[in-house]
Amino acid sequence: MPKITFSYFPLRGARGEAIRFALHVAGADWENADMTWDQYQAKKASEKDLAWHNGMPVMIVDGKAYTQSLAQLRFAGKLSKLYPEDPVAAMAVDEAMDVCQDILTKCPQDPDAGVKKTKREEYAAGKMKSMMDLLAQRVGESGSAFMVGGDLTIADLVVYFLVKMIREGQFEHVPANYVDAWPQLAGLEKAVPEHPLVKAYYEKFPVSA
Ligand SMILES: N[C@@H](CCC(=O)N[C@@H](CS)C(=O)NCC(=O)O)C(=O)O
Repeated sequence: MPKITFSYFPLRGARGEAIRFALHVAGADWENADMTWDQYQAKKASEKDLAWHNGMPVMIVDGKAYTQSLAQLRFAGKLSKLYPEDPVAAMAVDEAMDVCQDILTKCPQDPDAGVKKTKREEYAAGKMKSMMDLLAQRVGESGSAFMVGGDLTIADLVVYFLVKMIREGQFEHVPANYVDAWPQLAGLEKAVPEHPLVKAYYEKFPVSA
C-alpha cells in the first residue's frame, strides 16, 4: 500500500473532496495536508517541482508529487474499487468526468464585469447546457440514479460536487437552481449523499466539523 499525502484547500467540495472520499473508502494509508490559499501561493513561490505549479490538489505518493485532480481521483478510484475495471464502463466514467472538467475550465472569464456576465449567460444557455444535457442523457441511459451502471462510481462524485458548486452560487451568473432543469441530475444530487458509503463518510467527517 503506497504512502499518500493529499493537499487541497480546506474545502469540503470542488476538486478535492471526491479524492478524500475515495482514499477513505479504500482504507488507504493517507494523510490530509490542507493548505490555505496563502500557504499554497508561498509553496509555489519556493518549490522547484512543477507538479506544485499546476493548481491544487496535489497528491504525494511514496515521496513523489502528482498534479491533476482527475488523475488523482482515478488512482484513488482504483484503490477503492469506485472506478470500474471493465474498459467500456471505465471509458463512460472518464467521459463524464472529462465533461465536468470541461464545464469548469471552459467557463468564460473577462476582466470587464459586464462582458463577463454576458459571456457567462451565453455559456449557461449554450455550451454548458449542451454538456449538462449529455450528463443527464447518460444518467437516463444507466437505468439507475447514477452515471454508469447501477452503483456509485467516481464519476458520480465529480458530477455531484460540480452540481454542488452551481447550487452554492460558485458559478457566477449561472443561477443556483440551474440544475433543476435536468431531473436526472437533480436525482443524482439526491442519490449520492444517500449512498451507504457516502452516508457513512459524512457521519464520520461531518461537514460542519
Ligand atoms: N487542472 C487542474 C486545475 C487545478 C486548479 O485550477 N485548481 C484551483 C483550485 S480548484 C487552484 O489551485 N487555483 C489556484 C492556483 O492555481 O494558484 C486540476 O484539475 O487539478
